[in-house]
Amino acid sequence: MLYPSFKASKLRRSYQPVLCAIGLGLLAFACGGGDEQGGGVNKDGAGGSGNTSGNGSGKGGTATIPIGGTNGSGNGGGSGTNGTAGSSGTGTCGSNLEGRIRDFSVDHPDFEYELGDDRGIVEDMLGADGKPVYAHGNQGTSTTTNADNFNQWYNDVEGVNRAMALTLPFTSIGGGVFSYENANFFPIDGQLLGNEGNEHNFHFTFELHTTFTYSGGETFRFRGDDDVFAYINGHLVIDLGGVHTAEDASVDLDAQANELGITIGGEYHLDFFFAERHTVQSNFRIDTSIVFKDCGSGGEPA
Ligand SMILES: [Ca+2]
Ligand SMILES: [Ca+2]
Repeated sequence: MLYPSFKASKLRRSYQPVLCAIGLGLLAFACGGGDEQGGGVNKDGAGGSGNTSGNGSGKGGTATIPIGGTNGSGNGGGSGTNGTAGSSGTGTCGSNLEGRIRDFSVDHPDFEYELGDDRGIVEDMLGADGKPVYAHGNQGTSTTTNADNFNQWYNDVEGVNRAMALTLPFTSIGGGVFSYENANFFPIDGQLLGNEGNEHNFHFTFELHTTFTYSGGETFRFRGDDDVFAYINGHLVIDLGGVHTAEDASVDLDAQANELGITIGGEYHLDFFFAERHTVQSNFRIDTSIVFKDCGSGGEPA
């Protein structure tokens, strides 16, 4: 597994007033902000204790990167008198996961086509290339046209789409769950193919690939529009295919461990695919207690 080098622009955890400190190791970060949880990625660091009163800074935690990193330490944010213990370090990428967004024109046959739920667009197993496999050849489905057009959704195709990296900053919402929520998920307004006369740049796809160690008890939930296909260990676990208003689906890894072929302690891939195919709304929310081991593979299959 390659670890992308850290980019300062990824640090967007503005909810944490005094943010973490840059670790001694170039790759390591330690978050010691009050009782704030550490990030969802590489959450293996030990927390430090706040020791400063008033507005001072507490002593940060120590992060240990599971693979390929070094220990980091620094000054985290304490709060009030005797800041509470810092929590887990956040590893190489904080709580950020990087995927790839592809912009399409409204002219693409699968965008602004038919509306409605459309389950079973893709096969139950991820393709050998790490992409969803269209299950209907040239037949089409109620909201898609054919395999050739679908295969453009999650691949760079000259003259059809334009792509760039997109980082999702997750935040802790308690209970060991990390969340990215955006009820106006329009990350490429005015970019790539542009807004095409709309208020926002609609009509795009997003994919994310990462790995995690299954430790038991994890859940993964998505709520939004339009299509979502999520795979764990290559098995389709969320199918929200179709062009619809915000819908909700979740997976309990323990409940499906047998059929997914996962066992506690094993390392597995999570592959996530989204499509925004119809104007007016773009909702996107992921809640998960999965602790990721990388920064998102740069949007390409791991
Ligand atoms: Ca577009
Ligand atoms: Ca939409």
